[in-house]
Amino acid sequence: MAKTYGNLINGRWMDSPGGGTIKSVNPANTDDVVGTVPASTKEDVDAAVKAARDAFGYWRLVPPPKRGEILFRAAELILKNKEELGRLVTREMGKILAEGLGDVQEAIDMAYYMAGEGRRLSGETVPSELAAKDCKSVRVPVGVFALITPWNFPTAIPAWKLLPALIGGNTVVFKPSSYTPVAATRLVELLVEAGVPDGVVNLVHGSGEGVGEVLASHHGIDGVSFTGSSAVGERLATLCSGLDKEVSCEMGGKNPIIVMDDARLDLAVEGCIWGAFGTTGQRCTAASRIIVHEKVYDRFLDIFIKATRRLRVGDGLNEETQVGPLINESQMKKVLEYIDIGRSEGARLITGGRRLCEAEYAKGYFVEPTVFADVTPAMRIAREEIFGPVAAVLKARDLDEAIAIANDSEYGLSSAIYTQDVNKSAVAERDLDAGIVYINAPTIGAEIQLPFGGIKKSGMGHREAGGRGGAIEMFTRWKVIYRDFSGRLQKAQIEE
Ligand code: UN1
Repeated sequence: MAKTYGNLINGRWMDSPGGGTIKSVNPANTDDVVGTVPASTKEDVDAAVKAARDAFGYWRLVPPPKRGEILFRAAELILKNKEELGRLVTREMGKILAEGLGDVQEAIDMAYYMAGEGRRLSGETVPSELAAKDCKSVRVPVGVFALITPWNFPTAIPAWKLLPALIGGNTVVFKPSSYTPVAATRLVELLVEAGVPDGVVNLVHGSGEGVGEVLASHHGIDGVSFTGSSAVGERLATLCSGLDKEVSCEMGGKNPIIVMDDARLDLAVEGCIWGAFGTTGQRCTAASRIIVHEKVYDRFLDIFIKATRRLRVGDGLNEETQVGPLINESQMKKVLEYIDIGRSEGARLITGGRRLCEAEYAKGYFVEPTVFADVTPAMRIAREEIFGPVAAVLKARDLDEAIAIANDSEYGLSSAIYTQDVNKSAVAERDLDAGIVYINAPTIGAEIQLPFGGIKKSGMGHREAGGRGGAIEMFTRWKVIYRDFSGRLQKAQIEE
């Protein structure tokens, strides 16, 4: 029997009064049920929001360095449980074990980083134009946050939101993806063990439509932080507009890698393989467009196809596996549909393209790593996010054309260029229209100490993660304090 996990409301683990449940299954073997969680109702959301509101009065006054101590303990606990959690991420989400462990490592990194922020959270003090008066800006919490996270990073993305929200003094209601609820629950269990007080983190399971939207638009919620598809993000933003909520959305991508004629092709191929097929292409940062200089186009394709064909697809828990399954049937169907679209648009399918369903693949959602060549910028497979192991290779005449193709997208999350020429790398760095630019590295693998996010359809509101302009901006508001200690009425702008 698979283990049953509950919601966490005001420090108590509980079922939903609705009685419905959601099964989380291993996408590499659907007979393997990882656990069941409640299919929550509006009542659960109401109770969780109330618990978070009640706890906010206390938590906002806990000094940030003390909040930081809890986060340090959380970091240590996640580290201690890294192996178990990493395996769970792989079993529940499908990414290969090295990546499952990497997912957890990103949560650990974020926990240490945000713990340290507890001793920074700095504002400004500036002189007043009047005597015996001081002026400063301080960061204050926003209030109660709804955190809605996707399945592709079952511990990392929740950690990106939970930890900065907590250090900023907010309380939260967290709704993880219903495809990876068990890993999210284990993460919350560790936060509780680290000493997060009752009501400060509440966990409500359920689907996006059933629970996520009710939660995001709830009158007791002050801010919403969402990661997922652009369609859902845009719907949430519309739903919340006019409701005076802070909304930040991290959404899709159609991330390009440019390969110049002077690039080290071995390195570029390795990077394109990792960027396009790592996490089975299920990253918002995945490289789904590869734009190759015409002089090296044929040579690049030849090496790239050979490397793609060598990739070993399988269960992520198996050590030889390099590419795991897709998360569920509907994602698999979507990927296969895009492969059909690519074919019918006239792109040249040069490797992959099929579902794998024999023998070890029979009970999972496996699709071959797929490469389309001779893709043109107008084709749908060059424009729409596929979120699977499908790379579209395009040809460019020179750097200017490559950058123009790269920027001709509704998305703008990550981008990359392979070149040995320092001047070309500088032009790309300046002109690529994206939140992140990599030089001689693929589009995936952002580190947590800098802001993460994109422009256009890729991002809305504040960036995630660390650094100036990162998640601390999302999870705090500025308050400006003027203190007059002159003992008389002083008039700004009026007194000489
Ligand atoms: C995502 O795909 O939603 O940069 C996040 C990366 C990871 C995060 C990806 N650190 O690829």
